[in-house]
Amino acid sequence: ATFGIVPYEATYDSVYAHESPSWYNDLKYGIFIHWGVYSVPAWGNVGKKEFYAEWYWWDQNQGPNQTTETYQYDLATYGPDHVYDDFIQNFTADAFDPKAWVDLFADAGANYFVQVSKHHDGYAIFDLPANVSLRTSVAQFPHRNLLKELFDAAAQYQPHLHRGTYFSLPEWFNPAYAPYGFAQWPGGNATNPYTNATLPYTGYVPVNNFVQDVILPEMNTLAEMGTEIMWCDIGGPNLTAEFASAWFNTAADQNRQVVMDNRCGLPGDFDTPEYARYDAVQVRKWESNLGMDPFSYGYNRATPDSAYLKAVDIVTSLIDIVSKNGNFLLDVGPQANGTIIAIEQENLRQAGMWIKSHGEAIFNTTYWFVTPQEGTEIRFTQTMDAFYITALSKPNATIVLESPVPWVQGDKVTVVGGNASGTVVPSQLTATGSLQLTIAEAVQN
Ligand code: FUL
Repeated sequence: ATFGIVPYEATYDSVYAHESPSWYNDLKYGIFIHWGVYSVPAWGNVGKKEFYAEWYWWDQNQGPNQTTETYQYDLATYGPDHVYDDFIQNFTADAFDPKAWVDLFADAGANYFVQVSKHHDGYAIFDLPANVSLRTSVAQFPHRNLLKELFDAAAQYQPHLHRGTYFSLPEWFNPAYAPYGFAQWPGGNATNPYTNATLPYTGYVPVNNFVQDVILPEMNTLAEMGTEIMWCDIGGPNLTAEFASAWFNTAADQNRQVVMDNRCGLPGDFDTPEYARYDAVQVRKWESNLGMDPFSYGYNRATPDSAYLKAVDIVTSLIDIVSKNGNFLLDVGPQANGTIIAIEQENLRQAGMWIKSHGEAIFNTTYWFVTPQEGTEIRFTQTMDAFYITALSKPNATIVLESPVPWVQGDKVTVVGGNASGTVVPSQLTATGSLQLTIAEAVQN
């Protein structure tokens, strides 16, 4: 990778010249964490339109005459006098064990994490100056700098884990955001957009200019806390060229490299398909993100355990994504007290056992430019020294590679992970030019 031209300038072109650093390209697998006030109600309408549980406050305020199912659920569960910000006092974090979290991520085989630092509800889980925001986990309950606790635990106990932060630029109902409100945020105002009822809120600070006085200092605070991945969301009005040029330059002075996604209002260093992935190799770096919950990033109490992504889904997704030049950012939704639910822990650890014993074919690799034909259950990766073929499911005794692979008759073929005695017997190139690998009996399982 190249690192563009240092020093960067506060212009679109200069910041666009930055590229994702090789450490990020090589790490392949990260854990995304959506944890905030929305983890208290922790409810979304499974499988329907209102689904992401972290959208609770928004969903309950949408629809004429407050007809949404989230509104109905909230009314039935908490009564008419309860408001969203009453949930803050129940965001206890009292079982939050940051060491246990980073140990889990390491067991999962992940190499980085991206913690939601502030979602669209505007509640930040880190400390901010009083003239920027008092809607934080430090000024409000539970009066702790939760993001710092997590970063510190990673540095102390799992220093190989790289530390990143999700950050929503807009805030749905912050009155200071109203002047910038654009189509998809009809709120942008501390009122319900349908009824014009006032939404009680806690901790927004009056400012002259939301972008200058809130977004920029918040992003700078995350940079000062040492975030290595700025994973913005939504974009919109921004001072990202100012932020990123200074951040890139400071990092370079410290002999570090940092990386920024494509949702900060500029193209950024990598693309972020959401609950989606590309079918073919993309030359531009990308990162697929989705929840272990099939409908939500934030914890949703309505989702049954059986619906969560299983180890086999995690492993095959990772292999498929990596073979196409992507990284995989897999989300967990901790409960309000800081517990990561058992089914997520189990499935992550089970996948981690496979991932770690086959890591040679995944981490520090690059893609092979040929995407296997649709329906082919094999994927390719390579390093300077090796070419890897990974089967997404148990292969038949013979794998026929229709795609050209960098192969020389007589090359040694070994099996990564699993039974060390298992070797693969390569057979000859067929008349049609495809390569057949006959899988030895010993490794068919
Ligand atoms: C989206 C958000 O609206 C979702 O709640 C989630 O955070 C996802 C990663 O990005 O834009």
